[in-house]
Amino acid sequence: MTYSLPPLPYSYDSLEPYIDAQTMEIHHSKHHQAYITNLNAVLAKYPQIADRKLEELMENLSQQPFSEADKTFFKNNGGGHLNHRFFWQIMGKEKQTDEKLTEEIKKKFGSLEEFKKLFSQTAVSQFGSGWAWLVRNKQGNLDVYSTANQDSPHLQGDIPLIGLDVWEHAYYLKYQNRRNEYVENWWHILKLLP
Ligand code: MN3
Repeated sequence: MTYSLPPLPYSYDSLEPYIDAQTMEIHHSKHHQAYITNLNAVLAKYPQIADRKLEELMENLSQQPFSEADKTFFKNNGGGHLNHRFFWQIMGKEKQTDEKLTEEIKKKFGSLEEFKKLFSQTAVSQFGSGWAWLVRNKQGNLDVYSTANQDSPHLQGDIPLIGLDVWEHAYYLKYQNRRNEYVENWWHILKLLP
């Protein structure tokens, strides 16, 4: 199976002013595309697993036939594809609130505001490139954490519910070093939560 860049469900400028069109275009057409190109290259060397779901390969990474170098390459680029494919889908100007998730978040974190505070802190304090996540873990519970680089929550069998890209490529053109401002503004375009 060969992966190709999924089209965005909206135009490059539709998340303005929170994320600018130029950032979106470069992020999607260059960065995301590069992860896909690299992912296809590494999977081409392992046809015996090329049709398996990426999530499943991530969760059982150590059991795959990759060389050490290719394992890291797959983790980075397969993760890059999975993370971005997911990221584009959860954003949008039109709120499409997931009521069930919202209620569960309130129960688990006390209130929506408390959750957002925790998630934002997690995103801002991730040192260097990475992601902040709300996941459903293997026990079925909600959990918030960050990962470095393109490490996917699927590596530990967790299901991403909300994810925020805090690589500089996601915000630097507009926000420069002000990652906290990008994170605060991002809540406006996370369509899942009110
Ligand atoms: Mn990115």
